[in-house]
Amino acid sequence: MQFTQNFVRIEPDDTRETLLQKAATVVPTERQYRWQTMELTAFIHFGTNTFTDREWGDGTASPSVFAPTELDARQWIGTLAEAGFKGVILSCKHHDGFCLWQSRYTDYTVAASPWRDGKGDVVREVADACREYGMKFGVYLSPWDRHDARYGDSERYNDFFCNQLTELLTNYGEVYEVWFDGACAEGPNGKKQEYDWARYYSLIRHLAPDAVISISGPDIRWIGNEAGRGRQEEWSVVPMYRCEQNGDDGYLLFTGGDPKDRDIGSAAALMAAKEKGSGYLSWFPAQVDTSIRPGWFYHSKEDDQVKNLATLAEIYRVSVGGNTQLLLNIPPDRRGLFHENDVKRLLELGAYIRAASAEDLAEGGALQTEEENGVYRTTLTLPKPAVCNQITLMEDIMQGQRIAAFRVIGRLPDGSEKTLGTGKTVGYKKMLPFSEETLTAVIVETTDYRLPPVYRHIGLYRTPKLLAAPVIRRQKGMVVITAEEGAAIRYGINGRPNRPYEGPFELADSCVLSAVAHTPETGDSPIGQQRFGFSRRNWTILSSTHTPMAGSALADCITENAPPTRFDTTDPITLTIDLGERVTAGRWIFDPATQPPDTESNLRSYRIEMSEDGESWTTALEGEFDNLPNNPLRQIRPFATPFVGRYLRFTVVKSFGMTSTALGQISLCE
Ligand code: FUL
Repeated sequence: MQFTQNFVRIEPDDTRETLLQKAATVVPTERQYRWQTMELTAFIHFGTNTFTDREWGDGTASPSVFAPTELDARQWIGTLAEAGFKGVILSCKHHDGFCLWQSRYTDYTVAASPWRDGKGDVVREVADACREYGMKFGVYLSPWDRHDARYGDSERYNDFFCNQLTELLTNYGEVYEVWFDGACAEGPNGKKQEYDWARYYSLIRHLAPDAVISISGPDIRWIGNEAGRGRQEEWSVVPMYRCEQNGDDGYLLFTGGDPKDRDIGSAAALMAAKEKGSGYLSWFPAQVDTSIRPGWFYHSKEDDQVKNLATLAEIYRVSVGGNTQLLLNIPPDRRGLFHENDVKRLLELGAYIRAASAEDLAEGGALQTEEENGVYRTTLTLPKPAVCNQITLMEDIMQGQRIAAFRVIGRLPDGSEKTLGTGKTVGYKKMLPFSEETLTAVIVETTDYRLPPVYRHIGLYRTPKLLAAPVIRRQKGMVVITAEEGAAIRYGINGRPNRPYEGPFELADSCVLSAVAHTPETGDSPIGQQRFGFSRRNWTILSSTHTPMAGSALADCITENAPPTRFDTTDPITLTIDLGERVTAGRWIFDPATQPPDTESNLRSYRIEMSEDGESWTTALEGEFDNLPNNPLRQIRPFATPFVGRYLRFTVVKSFGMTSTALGQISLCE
């Protein structure tokens, strides 16, 4: 295998044609290639947040809170190995600054905790367990540090950060990936730290030359969401805007590009980048990172929200089978163990993946390719007719990513042909499901390509059928439940789903609605659940300190499924709401904006006040949200004392936005 540089320069007179051909000649570096073939890897988030029930610690938690009672890294890594994971990245230091190893450069570490009498080292235990189970070991070291006083004193902090990197890269054996989080919510008035990325990267290349540097780094790109979603069209070659020379090893940076963009590698995107003055095209593959639970850290209230197998299998298919690598997070609990529910699900996922790829029904079949009118037709004749429901295509990425569109046609036992599906990019691996058919041959038509296609593998499989949980929505008081075509649905209100669902129905009350789908072939699906708040039909916004932006309405933030209310300010905004009647509520529900760019200016901190008469007010709750720009999940928070009153005053104290605020949906429930 020949590894050359992974980028090429864009010239001002490049035509669309030459640009696409150039893109197709770019290939991964050796470390990028090795990383891509790992396919399934795990993230482990563990630290003070595990014990304080937070997602983003603010760095003030006492090290004494870190007190796992039965920590067993062998249980974590052993389970992951059994489930088929190939690598693990540990949150050695998250944004709160607490170090899971005995760093010499700060006292905010496990050494100051009661765990193992201050003699323990989680990083060591995980790295050792990885070696034992043949798992690769990677480190997450948060650049944003909310504890350390040096943060913001740029040079001193950079020294400190490099010292920490050196500890992690020299004391624990081989490291395959260094993961730099881009998150920081200091805002316009926060501390300004100038990270010396060039220095970090050159240190890593020097100490761990085989490691890829991810996310805020030159080797691996963030997919752009934390929900496990991929793109239909996922190109590993994308425009890069800056080139830095770093000793012998030059690298490029994606500055000027946004990993959240819907399209970053298509022909149109490359042309647009050229116009914008991007200098290069570089191999910069995507990684899908998502958690097995809603949060990245363990919260006991999420014990029954471990993603179900159908959801995880789908995430696996769109990530590993969508030209990316999957990094699935499993957070150890307060005992220091993977919770039983997560272990069960991981083993189910492992068994599913093994079953789904157990037998390649096309193996040993005859392969023939011909080209006609610019379409490459690859016919694969099966050794014997077989029932299949998925095709897996792989390009030889060491010859570049070339395929831009394809069609899959099945030949049936009676000799007739039928289109099974179409797709855009292939890249390292593409898994395309189709409805089950008995096939004698499959024909892959490559209809659009940057250079003639080079398939490394074409496989046919019969994957186990999994029925997804039904999706429950309420629109204008009407509940609509949907499931896979042909499945029967049962639902329940505040109880077991045992009533047959016959169509949309009215439901104005606050409740938990559960639903399950069923087909004779698969049996019951996992249960889908949705909590609805009190009806807001009689709510009105009486006043607001700020006017929303043009095209945005004040009432949107209290209207079912409406977009967020947008303001072009980050000053505190106060809304006064008349609830129409006296309401008693134990909790409030916040549905943040889920679509970029609104996600960037989601709510950060808030105050909720209550009043009987709209004149004298008492604070019911003050709080803050973590990580809503990246992981915009519904939040349900209990009031400190129950909310009682007819009037509600809501203050956006801070937004995540630098110049604007996008206020999502406010509602109340029992
Ligand atoms: C995000 C962080 O802010 C989360 O807490 C988590 O670590 C995730 C993997 O990356 O940006």
